Amino acid sequence: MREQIMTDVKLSVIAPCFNEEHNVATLVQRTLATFKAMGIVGELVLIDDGSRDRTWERITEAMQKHPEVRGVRHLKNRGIEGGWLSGLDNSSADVICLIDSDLQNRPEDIERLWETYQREPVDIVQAVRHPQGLERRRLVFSSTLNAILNISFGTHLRDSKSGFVICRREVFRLILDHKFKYRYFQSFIGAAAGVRQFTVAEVDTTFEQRRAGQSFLAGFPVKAVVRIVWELAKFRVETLTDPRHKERPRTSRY
Ligand SMILES: Nc1nc2c(ncn2[C@@H]2O[C@H](COP(=O)(O)OP(=O)(O)O)[C@@H](O)[C@H]2O)c(=O)[nH]1
Ligand SMILES: [Mg+2]
Repeated sequence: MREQIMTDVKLSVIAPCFNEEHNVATLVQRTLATFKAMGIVGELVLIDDGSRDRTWERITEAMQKHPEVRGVRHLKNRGIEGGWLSGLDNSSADVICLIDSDLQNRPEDIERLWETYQREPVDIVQAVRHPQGLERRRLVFSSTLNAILNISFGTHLRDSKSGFVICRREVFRLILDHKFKYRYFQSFIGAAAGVRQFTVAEVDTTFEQRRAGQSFLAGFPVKAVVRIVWELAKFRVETLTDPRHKERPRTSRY
């Protein structure tokens, strides 16, 4: 059954999970229902990134019930980017979708991103998140960082670091191709796309409040914020000096 599905998968949805035991089952159910509504064969790749709760048990249960679900387990935490890389290595469609596993992105919105991707001749479709009831200092930090990213990398994105995206897998591989090490590279995918002159269409989406689990920025840790700002400077230096950031896929989409 799994082999049959793998042959004509149109979309691989990649969701990194860190301590998301209470969100996995709903994410699976809503994503598979969305594939059905879209009328496509899709797969959902869940990456357990060294969770300390029962996330892996929940993923195993989902794999047993649904051939469309694939699970990958990291015994040690590798961060969101490490999760995305494992997702790329363990998925099969030419087109991929990244989504958070905590249900802040609505799985039903995959369909809206997909429709835009079918309609618009762009490299990437990216969700613009409209947060519901987010802490004020998180909002200020997020919009300030967005403005700094736009100024530093010459982009005009409304939500540069939204992790809810559809593009071809080879486009995303290039976005993740960097020289230095980063702990929070997820903040730079819009910037990395802009530097390589990938075209982006933006889709407005609701960013819901977390119902279970905790954000990695909960409590607004100053250390993480300082680190993100430092990594931004580092990424600007490498994009100015390393020729890989000029590369684009050999075949364009249109
Ligand atoms: N693979 C991996 N995923 C993570 C890690 N930290 C968070 N995530 C996932 O990335 C998504 C966004 O993380 P979250 O902490 O909610 O960030 P926020 O939405 O920006 O507050 C969620 O689906 C998390 O499960 C991590 O260390 N590794
Ligand atoms: Mg979240």
